[in-house]
Amino acid sequence: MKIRRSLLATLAATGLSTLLAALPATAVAQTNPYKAEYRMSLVVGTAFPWGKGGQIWADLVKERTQGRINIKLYPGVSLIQGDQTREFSALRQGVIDMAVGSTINWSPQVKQLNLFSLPFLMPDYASIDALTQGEVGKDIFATLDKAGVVPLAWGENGYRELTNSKRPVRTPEDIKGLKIRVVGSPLFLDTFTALGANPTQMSWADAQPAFASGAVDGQENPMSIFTAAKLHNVGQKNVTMWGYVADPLVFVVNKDIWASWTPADQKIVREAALEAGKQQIAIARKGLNEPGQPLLKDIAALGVTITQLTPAEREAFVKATRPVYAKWKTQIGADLVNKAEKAIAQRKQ
Ligand code: X2X
Repeated sequence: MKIRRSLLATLAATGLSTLLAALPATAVAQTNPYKAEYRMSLVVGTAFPWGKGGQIWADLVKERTQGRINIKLYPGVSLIQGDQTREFSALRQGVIDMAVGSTINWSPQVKQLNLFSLPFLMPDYASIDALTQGEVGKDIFATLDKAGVVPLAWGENGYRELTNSKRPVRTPEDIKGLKIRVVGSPLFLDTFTALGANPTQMSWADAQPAFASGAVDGQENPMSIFTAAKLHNVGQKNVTMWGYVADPLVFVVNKDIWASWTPADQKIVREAALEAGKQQIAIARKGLNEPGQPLLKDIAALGVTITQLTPAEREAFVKATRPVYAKWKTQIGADLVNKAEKAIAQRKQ
């Protein structure tokens, strides 16, 4: 009894970490809980800026941990059979170890993420940065942390432009009656209903055959998704550059997985996510945030009609969606939305 008590006392005084540090590296490796492979969920693969961001993150982590953390990409949200709106729950439950996910796809579980889907909140890239890189971004990461994941860095899918197979859209009148595929949050149903369209909610996996068959007329997605998915080949010949919402991406890790890594490895994973996020945002904006928007010239060369709105034309869409903005401002939380509005008003141009 006495001996056992003193052994316990010694153990407590030494601490487990000191004990581990005293063991040879091979012994530590045998007791460590690391998995042979970590599963990263993504909606789209490495042909897209989004997937490239995931690949950059995985490569940096593998290199800097000497292969201790080995990440495999699962594009097409294949770990959850393509149902992107279940990605957040699956992350929380450990079906997915880590992800680079869109705020839209997680917004059914985390209502604050609908902020970025408020129509015409963010007029330019500086506005997105003012939110994600500022106080609002910190608040949202705190919310995600509370919701049960470890958020590490921001990325970007991009400004979601309107496309359809029927006609150029220049006024809200032109959208009337078009069957538009939307994703994720009911906020999108509200926005397109307010515009007089006929919105239908569908996963990205189901959407592409629906464009090809003509079951739906149109959709909204960033131009980098448009080109990589070759949407001009499935009838999407009309693009309207209205910049009504942009979806950021978030680099996250499941909580238990995170806790199973050493502090040194956590640091490596976090820094790699920040670097990958920065690079990914630059890739996502390429051809769109420089003078002349060269990406649009490439798309026009595919036989696509690109409609640019005048400020007055854009304002008509803003006006038509104002009631949706007001309704969802309350649902998201007026304090958070007010903070976002203020950050945008004060942004560096
Ligand atoms: O489904 C979409 O539209 C996509 C690929 O942009 C998202 O996952 C939000």
